Amino acid sequence: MSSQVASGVTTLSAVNIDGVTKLLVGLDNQKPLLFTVEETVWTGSAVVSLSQNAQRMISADLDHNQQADVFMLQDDGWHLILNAFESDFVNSSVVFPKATDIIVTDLNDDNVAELLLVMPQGVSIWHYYGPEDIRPDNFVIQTNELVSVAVIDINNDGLLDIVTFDKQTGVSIWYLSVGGNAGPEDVDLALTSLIASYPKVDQAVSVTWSVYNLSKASASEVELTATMDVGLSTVQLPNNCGVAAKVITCKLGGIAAGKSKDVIFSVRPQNAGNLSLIGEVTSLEYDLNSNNNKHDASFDVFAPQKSDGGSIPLWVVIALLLMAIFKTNMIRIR
Ligand SMILES: [Ca+2]
Ligand SMILES: [Ca+2]
Ligand SMILES: [Ca+2]
Ligand SMILES: [Ca+2]
Repeated sequence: MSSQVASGVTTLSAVNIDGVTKLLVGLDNQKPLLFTVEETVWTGSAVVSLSQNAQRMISADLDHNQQADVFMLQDDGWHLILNAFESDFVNSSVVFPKATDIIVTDLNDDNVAELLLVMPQGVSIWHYYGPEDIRPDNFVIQTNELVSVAVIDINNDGLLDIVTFDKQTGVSIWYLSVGGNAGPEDVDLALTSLIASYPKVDQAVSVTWSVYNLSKASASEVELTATMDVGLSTVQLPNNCGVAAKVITCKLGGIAAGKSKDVIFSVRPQNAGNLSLIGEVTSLEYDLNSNNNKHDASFDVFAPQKSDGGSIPLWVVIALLLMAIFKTNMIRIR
């Protein structure tokens, strides 16, 4: 490279053009030059699509058309030039904030490129839909003093996750959720219940709910809600539960991966019949399978029996028993 070029260099970056790596050089008061080396001889040519005084340049192929695109840092922020080394280059009018780095990736493998704008206070995520349609995500990673960022699929779910290293708080992992956001890792909670047999009118019925964390990630701020029939009233609630408008809400806190937590409370049927009791469990994290988060614990309550003694004659009982034995034998014969 000639010495007069090397003197005003502001930035260097490697660019892949048609499978050949070339050197893109930013210069003071001059358009950047693109250098190609052939048998130790460097030849440079001005890149017409790029403006003077590039402070930094990053190249990537945002629109997957096999033609390199360039992000260029100027005084007012980052500019994007698509197909920067072709005659039909496109200058986007979008100006990105002054990030220290821009990482181009496809976090969710949907062919829409994501731009991670790395700043000391955090990372903002933008989605590239077209030269004039580049939208910031609602989700922003906040850090105190960000040093470096890596993009890797840590939990092997096919979605890339973001690892940040903060000088003050250390390493954090931001998982990309199937639900669309980045944050804690997705979980799968499941709810079941157990109820005492033969509930009777006006007698407390104990209901045991079990919340299982079936995932490999820990769940936080787990909450169980149970919506009661009008014919049910609460008898006894644990300290972490409350009731309002026939809905019992219990705060279970966190549940570690593969673990479960139980909640036991009693309800009192005020009338006979089928009384509904529907439980549902939620967590702060996105739940990968919502089908097992709801559980129907509705139960039948029998009308109180009149205590007039021998209401069922003995011969009826014997006849029923005989029928039962006969049926059992029938099954055995088959
Ligand atoms: Ca391109
Ligand atoms: Ca994407
Ligand atoms: Ca992942
Ligand atoms: Ca679930």
